Amino acid sequence: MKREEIIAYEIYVKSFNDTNGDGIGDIPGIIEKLDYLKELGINYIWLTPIYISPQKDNGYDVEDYYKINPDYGTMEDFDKLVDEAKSRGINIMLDMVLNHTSTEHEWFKRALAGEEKYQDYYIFKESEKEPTNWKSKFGGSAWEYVENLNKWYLHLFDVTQADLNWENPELKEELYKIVNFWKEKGVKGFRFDVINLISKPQEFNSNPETDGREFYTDGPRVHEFIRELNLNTFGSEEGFSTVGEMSSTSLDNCIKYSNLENDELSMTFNFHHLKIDYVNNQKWVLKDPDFEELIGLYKNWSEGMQVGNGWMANFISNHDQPRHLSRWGNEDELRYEAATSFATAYILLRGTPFIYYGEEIGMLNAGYESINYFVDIETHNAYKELIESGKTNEEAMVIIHARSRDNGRIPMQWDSTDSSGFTNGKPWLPTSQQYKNINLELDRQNNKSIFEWYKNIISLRKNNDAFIYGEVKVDNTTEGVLKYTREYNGNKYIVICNLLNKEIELTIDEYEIIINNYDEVNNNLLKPYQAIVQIIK
Ligand code: TEU
Ligand code: CA
Repeated sequence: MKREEIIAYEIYVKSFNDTNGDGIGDIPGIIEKLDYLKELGINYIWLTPIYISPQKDNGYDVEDYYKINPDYGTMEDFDKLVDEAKSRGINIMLDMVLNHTSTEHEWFKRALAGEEKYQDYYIFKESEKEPTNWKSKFGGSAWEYVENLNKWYLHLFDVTQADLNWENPELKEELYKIVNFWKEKGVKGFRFDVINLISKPQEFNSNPETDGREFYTDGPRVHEFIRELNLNTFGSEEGFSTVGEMSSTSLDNCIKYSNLENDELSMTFNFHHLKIDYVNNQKWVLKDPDFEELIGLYKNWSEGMQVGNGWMANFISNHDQPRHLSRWGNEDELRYEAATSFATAYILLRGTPFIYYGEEIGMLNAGYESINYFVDIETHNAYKELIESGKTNEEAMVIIHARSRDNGRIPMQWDSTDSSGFTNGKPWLPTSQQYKNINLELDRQNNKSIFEWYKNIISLRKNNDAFIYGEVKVDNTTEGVLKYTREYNGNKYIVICNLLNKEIELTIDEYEIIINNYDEVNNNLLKPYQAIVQIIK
């Protein structure tokens, strides 16, 4: 399958479906739901990391890349998943975390035990104080001192996630081996975690004004490293697709990463559109979303990637983000309208859509009562820092409620039975009370079904080359409205999505309307969150 044809679905494995009552989602649970996913119409599943891990960061801290975390099942279960998915026209994409390993990984343990070979797999520095002033993305310093070695090691994420040294050729060979092992298992894609952070500069400098990200983001040798990875692993595979997670990146770099002529990746995730409600890049400071900025970003990135023959991976929610309906949309009477408008907006754009489990039934943020319900390590670090900075518990919790990653990780809401039909046991992360009103079973009975809308929009995309290959042109001239055309071989569509909870004046041309999330259309007024698609014949 070509990257243009992919419609992907991200499963946060831990939270999707538990079959043995231990409260943890598992691989047999995914197999059980393959018919559901086929009905939805997706053709790729991205699984969050399934490897052995101490789970400090829910699997993004890998201890053994070659083994399945027993909580998730066995290698036989995994093989079966690949086969069963394949028989339904669905491919599996695995998450590859190659910027860092868990400090429980054998390499790191041997490094700590004094083996220099393995110390050079990581970034250890001798220094009287922290080698630079870089901050960890999860709070605090990015350096940790190891007393018996009298050295510091770099961790851009948690202290238990040590950054790997991609300057070391032997390490790179080890990483290729891992990727090839899974490729040979029959997976058809990889999602590479924070892959644009793998190349660190050879001189380690500080900038007192920043957290240091400019030194290692899209770093000096990153394109070379990714190209080598491609050529040594998946590059020659037919029908294989890769997506790189690009933290704080640029359009130019994303074009390079995803222009197929460069033999790097098939497509890129970027996060600029998810910072329209941040203040100066700061996640833990609240601000209302700036939708003008959002629509402008859609224009610049969609058209910019097109000009450079790059390819976007489009998404609004993922496992690191709050639920977009709670964040930017509507949780109450207009939940259906908001859910369908945002879905239409991003799924029909130029690029590969990535749907995040639960958004197809309009799931919302967790809304837990206290910090004790949250599990995420980043959330707890942030809470501590907010309290230390003088905020009261109430003030801190307003921010945590809006921004915690656990919002996007609550158990899938299948039905109204205990624990939302996710488990017979006690879920690893509590269910949210919303499931009594919001779940797949109820959604299917509703004549305004969000799930039905996702099915229709996916099918529209799959069956029209204009949405698969077509040229995109974004008109950002009406405040609050994302309007664009897609055109291929003379077939042309207009997509108009009101992203705001208010009526907006706009002249709708007289073309045939094929999709509408309201019963009617007024020729010069869009209803709140109204989304329509027209065909120009
Ligand atoms: O995320 C990288 C990343 O940049 C985000 O984690 C972001 O910094 C964070 O959410 C702060 O708001 C990837 C994974 O998607 C994430 O789950 C992992 O925790 C992280 O890498 C480390 O592997
Ligand atoms: Ca389980």
